[in-house]
Amino acid sequence: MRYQAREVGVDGRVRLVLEGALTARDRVGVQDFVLLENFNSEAAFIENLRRRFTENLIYTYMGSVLVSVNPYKDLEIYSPQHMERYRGVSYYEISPHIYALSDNTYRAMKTSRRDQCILISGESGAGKTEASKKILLYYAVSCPAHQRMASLRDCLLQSTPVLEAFGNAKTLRNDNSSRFGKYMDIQFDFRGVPVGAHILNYLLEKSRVVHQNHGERNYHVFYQLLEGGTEEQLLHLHLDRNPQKYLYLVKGNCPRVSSMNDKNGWKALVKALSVIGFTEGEVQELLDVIGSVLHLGNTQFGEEEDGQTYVTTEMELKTLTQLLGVDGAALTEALTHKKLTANGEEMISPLTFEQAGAARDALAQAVYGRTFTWLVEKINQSLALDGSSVIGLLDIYGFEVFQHNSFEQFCINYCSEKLQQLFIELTLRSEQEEYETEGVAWEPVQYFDNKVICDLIEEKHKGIISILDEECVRPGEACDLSFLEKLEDTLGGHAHFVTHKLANGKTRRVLGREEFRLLHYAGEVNYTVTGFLDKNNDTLYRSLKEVMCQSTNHIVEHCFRRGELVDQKRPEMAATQFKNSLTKLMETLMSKEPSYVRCIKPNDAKQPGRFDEVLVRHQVKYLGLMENLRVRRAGFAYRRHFEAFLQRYKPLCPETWPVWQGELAEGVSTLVQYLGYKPEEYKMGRYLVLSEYPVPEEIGVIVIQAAWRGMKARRRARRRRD
Ligand code: AOV
Ligand code: MG
Repeated sequence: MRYQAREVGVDGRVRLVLEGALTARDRVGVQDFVLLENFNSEAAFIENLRRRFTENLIYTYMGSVLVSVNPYKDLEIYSPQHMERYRGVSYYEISPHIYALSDNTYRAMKTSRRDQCILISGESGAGKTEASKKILLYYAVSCPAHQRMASLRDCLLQSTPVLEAFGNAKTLRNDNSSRFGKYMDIQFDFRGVPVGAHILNYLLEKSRVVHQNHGERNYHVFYQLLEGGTEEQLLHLHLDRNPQKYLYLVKGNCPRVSSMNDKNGWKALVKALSVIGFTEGEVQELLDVIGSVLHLGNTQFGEEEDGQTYVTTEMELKTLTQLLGVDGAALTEALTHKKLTANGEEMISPLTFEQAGAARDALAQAVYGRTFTWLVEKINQSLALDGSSVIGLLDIYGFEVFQHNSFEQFCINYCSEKLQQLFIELTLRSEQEEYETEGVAWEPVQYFDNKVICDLIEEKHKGIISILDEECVRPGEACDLSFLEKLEDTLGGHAHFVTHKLANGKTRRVLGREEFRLLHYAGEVNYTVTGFLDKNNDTLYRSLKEVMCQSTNHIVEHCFRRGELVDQKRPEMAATQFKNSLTKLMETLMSKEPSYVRCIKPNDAKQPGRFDEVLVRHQVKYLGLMENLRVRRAGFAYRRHFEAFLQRYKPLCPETWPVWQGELAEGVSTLVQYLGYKPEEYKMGRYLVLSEYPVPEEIGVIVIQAAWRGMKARRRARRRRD
């Protein structure tokens, strides 16, 4: 029998642990914060994290939440042998691991038949994407599979290098930063075999295609192609190997990243595309699109004396039109003129030098952004098959602060607020409310509820997004600064919103005149309003769309549909679209049983072995980990309705088996007492039984099997007698 040893915490609370399964090294500190002697002390909490981190024990539990600290080095803990070790094993038996969480979630899905989701959160560079890859790997490798499912498994795993090449980039916070949000549903059939998957992508940071801050890069794929593409490919695309020759790649002055191997990245991408089922033709067209974005970046304009704008880089334009398969004259015209319709009449007006540059950049962003969505669609086609239950995996961009923060950071940090809100909702709030409804004696735990910040951003009519939308449709004089003014008028005085204007008419020096500051749950961020309106509007001149619609490149043609040209309705603006997609995402997640991975970044230098206490303390604080621990510690992690509990475990006790005739609550009491629960280990609520740990399923199953066997044997004996 497995659960022979019980670990008694300093407070006398009991946990089940398999004797001898944990080595002395695994036991550095406590492997579950719930066992922490001084659970109110933040210092003790951080010391526990630090001690374990120093021993390369990057995972620690907090009840069913997994806390992970980024080691910034490869640890030998993800091998197939490790996977094997964690399969089917209960949480407390061996040292904490992302595989244990994956396996537990999988088993919960199988036994309860309820959809699950795994929410991974933490700031930029904390290790979310790495964690999500480990989870995906675990399911792909260790779940039962059929021969014909082998291709699904490969597609599942190969979707990562494709989306990372196109959707990740080096930022100052993370060399492989996700610049899009990703939610993946993994579908399982009734036997627990993975049969399909579906990816939803969220707002890609398109502006990176045309501009990067100092020390940052454009999307990996550009550098990978230049470094790893064959001579023929580059010749066909008219590309030079030197990234510094492309204006879209030089802004950050950072062509190489020491931690990245672009050549290998390219090889992995090409392989992945072929595994997923992209035809040679499709790959070629995809390369043409990537190349055309670079040539678009090098397309320059000049100004005639009369103010006329013209294209100065004829050769670039020629290559561009070849790659995109569009008419050269039409493209030139569309890059330098815009079409207006007034009173049913079409008028053509020339673009200024600046406008032409902006139109070019908007086109590059649209082509790239839409191609990214096309890629996700293609991958989804290769994974499509519905199962009977689902495990959802959320890996989204983490909270980030730079010297200059713009619309993109605003969206990313808003998303981070929403995820924190979900965490609060599902752990701190609902858990405490449940104790209340159950009438369990309870000392409420205070916590910071960031709903106030979510409201500030998303509330109808008076939230920042609403105000931004209003400014975007105000004809005439609306501009980024008038947007800021409107924010000041509406939100001035809000506890989480600050501008340079003080209530007494004086100015606050630390903030510029184009800035506003949000006091996010994770820290203060100053946003520069420049570009907010344009980015929210996200428009592309109609004439450019018309040209793209006629492209002979199938990807481009697919991305620019004719229907878009006739549709009179104005599409939702970028921030509102994002807000709506997040609302939908939150609903999806709420409908599932959640598990959490809380990622912590140990230092800002991306270095192994460095544990910056100040930085860690800040994260522990804003993630609400101490409050979470207090709720956990005071609470009971396991809860089941009387009926369900009795139904499942009644074979374990002769008094409740085969039928319990009396009150449900009484039956449950009889059962737990028979199982040897001490009074402090469980509580009876009004409808629920709460305990510190579940009845070990294995014991349950073994005994149930034994009971069945016994019953069958008795029946057989009876039949024989008759
Ligand atoms: P993020 O996803 O949380 O940031 P990543 O998962 O990309 O962060 O992690 C950043 C880097 O840290 C990785 O590229 C690895 O070098 C290293 N790392 C993280 N986790 C591990 C691990 N378990 N083992 C070894 N190295 C690790 V962002 O996408 O920027 O929000 O937007
Ligand atoms: Mg990431």
